[in-house]
Amino acid sequence: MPKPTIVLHHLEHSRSHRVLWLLEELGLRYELCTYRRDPKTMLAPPELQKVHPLGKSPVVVDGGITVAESGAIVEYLLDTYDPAGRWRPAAGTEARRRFTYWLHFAEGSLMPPLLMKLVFDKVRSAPVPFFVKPVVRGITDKVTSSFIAPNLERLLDFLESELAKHGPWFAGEAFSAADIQMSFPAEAAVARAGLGASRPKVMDWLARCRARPAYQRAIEVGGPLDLA
Ligand SMILES: N[C@@H](CCC(=O)N[C@@H](CS)C(=O)NCC(=O)O)C(=O)O
Repeated sequence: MPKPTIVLHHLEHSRSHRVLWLLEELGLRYELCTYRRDPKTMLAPPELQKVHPLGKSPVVVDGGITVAESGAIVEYLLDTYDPAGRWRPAAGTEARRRFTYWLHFAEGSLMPPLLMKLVFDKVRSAPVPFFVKPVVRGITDKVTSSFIAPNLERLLDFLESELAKHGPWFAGEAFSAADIQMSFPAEAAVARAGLGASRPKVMDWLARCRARPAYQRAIEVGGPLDLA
């Protein structure tokens, strides 16, 4: 049997779960190259820099083509392997505009405050001399309460109201790769930002995502998604 041309450079517990999930939805043959995080820093190992200069995951190599940045990878895979448009609504439709919006929103609007929350929580609990601790706590608590938390609340409320108005999926009636792209920040928000039962539409959407056979195969192949 010929080797699959697609190689996914996959970092455990990371955004590349989404690409793995999309590859499974598309039913493509692929090779998985898995990297472990440094247990102390949680950063990717330096070998990933040989695949792409930024050393981040996901990266897809397809024959002679290397694609990084998960939204760009999603678009590349759909352009190349989804000619019938099963995972992306037709161009020029309202569903397509919504698809494109959420595809960008996931990394452009929702991930930044989630990442800030992760970093500021880490700084807050980092070991520092006792006399510095009140200063560190004062700064991290102030940034969290005045900027990060209110932004996250507004963003999560927005998801809830959009799914209530236009759901059941982010692009509208049908499941699409926009749901795949949105799943990672949603999982991160469950783990780190208190997303839960108070936003039932989002939680119902996430449960439907997790229930998809391709999502579960991605977990079996790529490992669990532990973002706490
Ligand atoms: N916006 C990029 C973000 C890539 C990224 O930051 N990936 C994380 C995994 S979730 C990573 O590789 N982190 C390891 C590190 O920074 O060393 C994308 O969506 O692909």
